[in-house]
Amino acid sequence: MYAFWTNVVSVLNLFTFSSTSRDVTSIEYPLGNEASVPVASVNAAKPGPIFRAPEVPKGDFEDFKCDYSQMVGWEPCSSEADRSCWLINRATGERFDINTEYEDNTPIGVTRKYEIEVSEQSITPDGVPRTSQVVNGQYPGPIIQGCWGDDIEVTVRNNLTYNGTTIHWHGIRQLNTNAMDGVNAVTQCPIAPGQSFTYKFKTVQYGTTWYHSHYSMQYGEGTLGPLVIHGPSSSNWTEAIEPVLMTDWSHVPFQEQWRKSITTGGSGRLKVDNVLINGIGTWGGTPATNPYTTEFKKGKRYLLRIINTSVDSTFIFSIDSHILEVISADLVPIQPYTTDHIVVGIGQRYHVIVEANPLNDDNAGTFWMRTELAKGCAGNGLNPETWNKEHSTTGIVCYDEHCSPPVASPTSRRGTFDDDCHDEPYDKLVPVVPWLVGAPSNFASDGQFELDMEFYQGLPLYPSDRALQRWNMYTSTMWLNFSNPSLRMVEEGSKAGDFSQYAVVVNQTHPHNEWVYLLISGTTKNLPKSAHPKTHHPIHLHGHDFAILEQSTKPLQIGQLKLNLENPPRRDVAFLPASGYLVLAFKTDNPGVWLMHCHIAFHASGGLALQILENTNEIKLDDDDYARLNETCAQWDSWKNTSQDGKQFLQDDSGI
Ligand SMILES: *[C@@H]1O[C@H](CO)[C@@H](O)[C@H](O)[C@H]1NC(C)=O
Ligand SMILES: *[C@@H]1O[C@H](CO)[C@@H](O)[C@H](O)[C@H]1NC(C)=O
Ligand SMILES: *[C@@H]1O[C@H](CO)[C@@H](O)[C@H](O)[C@H]1NC(C)=O
Ligand SMILES: *[C@@H]1O[C@H](CO)[C@@H](O)[C@H](O)[C@H]1NC(C)=O
Ligand SMILES: *[C@@H]1O[C@H](CO)[C@@H](O)[C@H](O)[C@H]1NC(C)=O
Ligand SMILES: *[C@@H]1O[C@H](CO)[C@@H](O)[C@H](O)[C@H]1NC(C)=O
Ligand SMILES: *[C@@H]1O[C@H](CO)[C@@H](O)[C@H](O)[C@H]1NC(C)=O
Ligand SMILES: *[C@@H]1O[C@H](CO)[C@@H](O)[C@H](O)[C@H]1NC(C)=O
Ligand SMILES: [Cu+2]
Repeated sequence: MYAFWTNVVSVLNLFTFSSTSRDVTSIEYPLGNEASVPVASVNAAKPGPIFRAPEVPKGDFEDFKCDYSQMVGWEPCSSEADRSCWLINRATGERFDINTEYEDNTPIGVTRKYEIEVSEQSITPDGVPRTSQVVNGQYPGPIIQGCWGDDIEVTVRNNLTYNGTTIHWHGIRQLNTNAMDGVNAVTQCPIAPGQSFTYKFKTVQYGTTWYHSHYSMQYGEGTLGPLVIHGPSSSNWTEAIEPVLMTDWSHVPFQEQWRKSITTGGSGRLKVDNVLINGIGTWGGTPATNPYTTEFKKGKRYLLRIINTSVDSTFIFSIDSHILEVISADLVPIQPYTTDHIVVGIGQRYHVIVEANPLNDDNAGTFWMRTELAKGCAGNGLNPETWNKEHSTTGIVCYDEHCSPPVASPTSRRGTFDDDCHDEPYDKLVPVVPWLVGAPSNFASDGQFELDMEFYQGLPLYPSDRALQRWNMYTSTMWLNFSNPSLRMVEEGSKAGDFSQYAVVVNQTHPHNEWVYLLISGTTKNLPKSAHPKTHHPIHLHGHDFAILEQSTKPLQIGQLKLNLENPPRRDVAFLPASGYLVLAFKTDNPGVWLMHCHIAFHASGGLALQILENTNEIKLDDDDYARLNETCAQWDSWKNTSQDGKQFLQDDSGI
């Protein structure tokens, strides 16, 4: 079968943020104390366990409990000595652990409800005030967490004045819940100002990810936060620290920059100014607050969860004199490997264990946590040379008495690794639960599943006669219609051809559980080689983890693919190297309309995206979801029709 590719691509008001206040009356089995439960009490009548989630840092959300009370006879089994185990049924010997095929088997958790509000607010993360679009009055937004197998329900209220919004749950599979993927113009209309939408999904996977707005460049303005699903780990750790969100930051709102760039043309106008860790940065020598600081106790093994929420920048994360043990990439647990630095592309996440055992101890007990910029990865505005020399020391790790404030500036030295732009080494990312990738079902020979890219400047695509950047993926630029989401078109019986300009069809009735290969070439075929934009693209697919069959920094040569089908790296964001190519594969096991896009916000806005219509005849949209889809669109259309204080809604980018 051939692929049928048609043309494609805040404010702070505290709102209630609550996890379900379930009536927790069942017996609790605190973690680490399992041994004290008499074996005799283990029988079929024993209620399922409720226990403190081991990854929750002390102090924060300490009372957050995993609740498996429906799993009669089971016990928790994660301990400092063995984090690979999650739940065990000692009577039957069954386990949910790091080796469980999580795409097929999931424990039975509870439903957790959250409410969030997106609003406009001026914030000063690095001392420079700036209008932002934040979540629950904070940046980054509040943590949303659950335990493996929970159902999560999040009600999102839009309190913005002139923007719609949607929230996407990055990397969450949304198995048979396409309508909850949160992509405006694809799975729903934007939530109109003043309106709400409730997302409901099951956590089939576990690990660390993030939620973010998918409305134009909104996440760059602050509409994002961490999303953590507690579960097992492929190596042992003693204590977890809060998720570390690294991001680039601009003092001029991205949407403003974008608007300017397309109305006045020219290049180099889109830029970032700074880098923040968990919403804190330093500007002009004076930190807004103390740098992000975390306290270590010697000998412990800390679990760090790193999330790159950048708009444009790839980071290299390291801690002076410390070895990092990498144990998961995106939501996929991997065989542990050690390194002294880790390259984190936009949207990518890593679980890393840091052993609090510095290699070089003559630093008075404080060490820099470095967030450097990878040389040669996009980088608008921030010069990696200057940045890495002068500003990359964005956080501090301190020990014992050196942690009492004011914490002294570390004098520690950086390791000797390079700062080139590349993904983590391909061979290192070995998933714990292996996949053997089968033959492709969507092409007959090399090249027939190729999605080339094209890059243009100055084409009249936008509501002006100038376009800073217009990207094509396959044959056209994505330009979505907020009022006409693809999912509704599917429900109304649209045929592949109706999606014309911006949809791509794998097959509306593709056989199930077959492999679909996607070859994406980073060489822009409309330009001479010398004119290729020398930038990599972090490619993200919704609705699936994908296997990376090949990731090459060399230009594509048909007939010379060397595909790795035996347990290749698997994740949800992978680098397409500048002028190289990427071969991805996913299994057709999740009917839906799934977006695939570059996660550099400027490129996504410029159309570097496409939709995959997967077995759309089988999308299970129940009446409630369909009614909600209709209602959200009616609310959006009605808001869009009304001029707001003389301002009229104007779409000025791809929509995502
Ligand atoms: C970690 O847990 C494993 C079980 O998965 C155990 O075999 C191993 O000894 C533990 N390692 C350490 C360093 O404690
Ligand atoms: C969103 O809001 C920003 C800030 O008010 C504004 O500049 C932009 O035009 C709006 N964009 C859309 C697509 O509504
Ligand atoms: C945003 O919240 C404020 C304060 O609650 C309220 O006055 C305003 O009407 C809200 N705006 C929208 C668009 O929901
Ligand atoms: C985030 O990803 C972008 C793009 O891949 C990259 O340029 C940036 O350095 C990354 N940031 C971090 C902190 O890893
Ligand atoms: C967007 O979709 C709506 C609803 O189907 C339709 O009325 C409108 O004409 C479309 N707009 C464009 C620019 O195609
Ligand atoms: C989808 O695949 C099936 C089975 O291979 C084939 O019969 C059908 O024609 C294809 N449909 C489209 C729209 O490509
Ligand atoms: C949604 O709207 C369409 C018309 O656009 C209608 O055919 C359909 O019945 C509606 N579905 C529900 C569940 O309201
Ligand atoms: C919006 O305005 C158009 C005409 O400009 C009209 O056809 C349409 O019915 C209006 N939609 C709503 C929901 O008010
Ligand atoms: Cu890109």
